[in-house]
Amino acid sequence: MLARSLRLFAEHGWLNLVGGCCGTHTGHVRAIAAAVAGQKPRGMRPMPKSILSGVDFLEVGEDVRPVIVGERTNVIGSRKFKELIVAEKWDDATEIARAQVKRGAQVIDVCLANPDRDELSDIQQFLEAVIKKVRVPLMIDSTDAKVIASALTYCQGKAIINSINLEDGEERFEKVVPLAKTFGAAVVVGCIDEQGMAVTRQRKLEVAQRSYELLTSKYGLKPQDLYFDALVFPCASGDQQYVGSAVETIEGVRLIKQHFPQSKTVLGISNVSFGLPTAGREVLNSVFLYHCTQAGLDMALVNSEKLERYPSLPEEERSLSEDLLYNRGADPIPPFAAHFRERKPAQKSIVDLPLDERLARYVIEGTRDGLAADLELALQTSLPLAIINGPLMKGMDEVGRLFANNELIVAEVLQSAESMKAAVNYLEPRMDKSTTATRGKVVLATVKGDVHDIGKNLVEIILANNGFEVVNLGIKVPPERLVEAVRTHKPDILGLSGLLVKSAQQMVSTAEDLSRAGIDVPVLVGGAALSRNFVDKQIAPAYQGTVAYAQDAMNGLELAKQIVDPPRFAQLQESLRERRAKLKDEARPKLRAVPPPPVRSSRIPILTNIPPVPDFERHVITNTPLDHIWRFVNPVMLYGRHFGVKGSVARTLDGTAKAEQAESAEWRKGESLKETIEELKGSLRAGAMKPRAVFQFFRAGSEGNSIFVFDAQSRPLISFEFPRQEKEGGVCLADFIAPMESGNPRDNLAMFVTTAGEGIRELAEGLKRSGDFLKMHAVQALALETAEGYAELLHAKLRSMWGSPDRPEMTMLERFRAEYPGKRYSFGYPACPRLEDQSKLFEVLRPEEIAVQLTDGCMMEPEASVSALVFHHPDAFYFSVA
Ligand code: B1M
Repeated sequence: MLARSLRLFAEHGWLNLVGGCCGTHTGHVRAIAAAVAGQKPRGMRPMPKSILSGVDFLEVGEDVRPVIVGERTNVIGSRKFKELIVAEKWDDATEIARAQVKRGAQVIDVCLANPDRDELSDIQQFLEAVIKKVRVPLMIDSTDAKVIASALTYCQGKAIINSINLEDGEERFEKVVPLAKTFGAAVVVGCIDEQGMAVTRQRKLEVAQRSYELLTSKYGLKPQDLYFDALVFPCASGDQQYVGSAVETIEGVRLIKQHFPQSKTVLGISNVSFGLPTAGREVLNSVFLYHCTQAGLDMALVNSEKLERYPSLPEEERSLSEDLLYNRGADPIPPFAAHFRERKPAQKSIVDLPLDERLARYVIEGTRDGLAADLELALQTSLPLAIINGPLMKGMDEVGRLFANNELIVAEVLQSAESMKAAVNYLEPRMDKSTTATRGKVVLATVKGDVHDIGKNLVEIILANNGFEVVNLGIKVPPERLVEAVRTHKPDILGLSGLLVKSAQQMVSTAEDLSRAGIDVPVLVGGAALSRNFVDKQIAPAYQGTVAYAQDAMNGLELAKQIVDPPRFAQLQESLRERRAKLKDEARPKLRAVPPPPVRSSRIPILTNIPPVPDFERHVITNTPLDHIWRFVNPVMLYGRHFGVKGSVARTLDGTAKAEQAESAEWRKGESLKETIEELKGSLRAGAMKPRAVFQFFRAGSEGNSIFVFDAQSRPLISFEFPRQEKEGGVCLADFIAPMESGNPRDNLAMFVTTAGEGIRELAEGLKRSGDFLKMHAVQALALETAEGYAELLHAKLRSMWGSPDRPEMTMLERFRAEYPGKRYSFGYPACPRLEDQSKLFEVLRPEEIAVQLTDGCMMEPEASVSALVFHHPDAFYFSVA
């Protein structure tokens, strides 16, 4: 198998050296040598890449142009940043860096050159704080070599020095280039020489040529580490020498890229619009950036929080801007200024808002930068409870509205909840104990036999940070404990959650038990396998009180708000009554179809050549590196299903696909979420997540709808009875196994259980307690998808053991679409809906050894676990029997 796989790699020209390591012996090496004999070695590598890194790695390549450099952590460019540094509020100052990254910055420019202060000590203190907050590469922006030298010692990876030039001849080169070489940093090279700043495209090229020759041949810097700054001048400040300078810069970039294809170009964009009306500046900056990027620009210093997206700019504003940039028409400045003088700048930045609106905005934007100070301000005029029920709750209501309009995704709702929690935590000590802030009390639980936590916890966070007091009873809560909890806590609402259909049925019997106990508190139910129909037809009739179905957490919140508001509750009860009465009228007795005869479907050929398997041993795996598993995680499930990121963006977040909508708001949300997830992965790699798996091949044979499973010596172990599709030629899982021959199995199948391991719930609980709701949800979501990713990885391994390894160039997308021979089926899914069959799998596989238990509801604990039956039959496909 090893030799076979390596031969495939050699055939694709991927190998220069092959061999064996621990676990192989001469036999392996001989087989490998034979397998790769005559194959050509791997050829030469393409153009050297321009790389930068913080904790995260960044390749400044064609497909990420323009790389956005956040320009706001600069005391010369940002009054707000300067004031925070002067006040030595280092933590608040780092929030500006975090906000830039959150809005799309891939590098952060750091400049502490304030003549009234000690730049060296300021940059040391600021860098000490900011490297804990952002993972992106840093651009060290200083004219002082001592400051640069010290700053580079704080950079975790390959930084970039901004900047050097020939203004005083080679003096700056001599002072700074040795630092770049010592620390392996890249450099920004300004097109300035002894004659001054180069304004025309020709001069820019000349200065760049001279700098390039000196830096590469005399100073030994690599071409790919040179970032030429063609300089940007204000094109509409009335300064005649710079009229038309914008097009010179655009063409300067084009010339430099043509002459030095291995080097990069960078520009400080905002300078082009200096002196123009605020509302117009962001538009002109965006149009200028667009044309520079078309000309080949690789990197741009901008205010990533305010950068307008070129595609979304109105045509009229684009052409007004292009007239200015290309100096078209008699005088393009007045029409531009007039157009924007009237237009109010887009959304007021938070600082310009009145206090109450500011407090609501912190919640809406999920930020805490400045929150404490504004809460202090509010406390001078209002009581803590009034602030909570006033502007803060108004903020959360707006979050609910924006979510309902798909203008916010789950990840952002969680960040809003974090700000709300931080505000309430800040105010609580000032509230006198008698006053409570609750809209109502909710007892929340996952029903008996079900270990499902992630959905319920999301509901808890949303309710708790919208004024409800939540008592979370946890998982696997039997009806009798629910009865007791209702009697103890006297809640306004009982919330029940469950993942599987079995739990939906458990909710019916729970509703009956609650009624029998004389309880009629309004009940909210939710969960992946639950449907509105099932609630209306099965659960509601079983309960004497009101039952309402919540399709997601925000819908749960909306319903909870209605229930605690009597007039709205009456309306809700009325609408439920009407809909259910209508359902009853429409109900038609379901004709129980006669199950089809258990006859093999002719659509599935009986295989003559059964692929052999390496062994029928039970294999327990506990050492698969997490990073290997995470390559098999479906980003659409992780980022899309669990956080609401649009599929087209989510698909790109595992780096395997190009982002069409780069720089879009949706893309920025995805990138920022990816950062949170990558951050979490750090601690999980260190041992907090313990993925394990157990798998085994079994001899097998089918008969009708049954599959009989045997051990290596063909001794019978277990058997499964699977349903068959109720149509002509209907298929059944048994059809994918060759029929028994005179009582003997001649086929085989595999079974496995994968898990992300125990301890995830406790980790999430800890994050919940510390108010890190996004990370709480992220660690649970990542664990769930790790279990599924591990199943994808293990299945690929089994295919290889069956002698049909995946093609080396197979993409993950093809794997997620199951475009390979053979399929895996998980009990409970449509082709094998009987969850109880899990117990048979557990009987032979004994996943207890990898710390996976089966509950009385046939669910696996830990929650992030997956089991599967795996078939090699090339014609196997996914189908439903319902
Ligand atoms: Co699987 N799974 N899964 N699964 N899984 C389902 C549920 C299933 C419907 C898929 C299918 O058949 N197409 C099927 C159940 C069918 C059945 O019951 N027979 C199924 C199965 C069978 C299984 C396994 C048994 C398969 C196996 O291994 N044999 C297995 C069980 C695991 C175990 O025992 N521990 C399993 C495993 C998994 C993963 C771990 C890989 C993963 C995560 C599961 C999880 O969420 N804990 C997973 C996933 C992702 C799914 C699907 C695709 C999505 C579930 C989801 O969105 N979870 C699901 C198919 C589907 O729905 N399309 C499926 C995210 C979670 C945040 O959402 O739980 O819905 P959810 O909670 C939501 C809302 O429901 C609502 O708000 C929450 C947040 O918005 N809500 C409430 C929930 N509770 C509420 C309470 C309220 C209010 C609102 O009260 C106030």
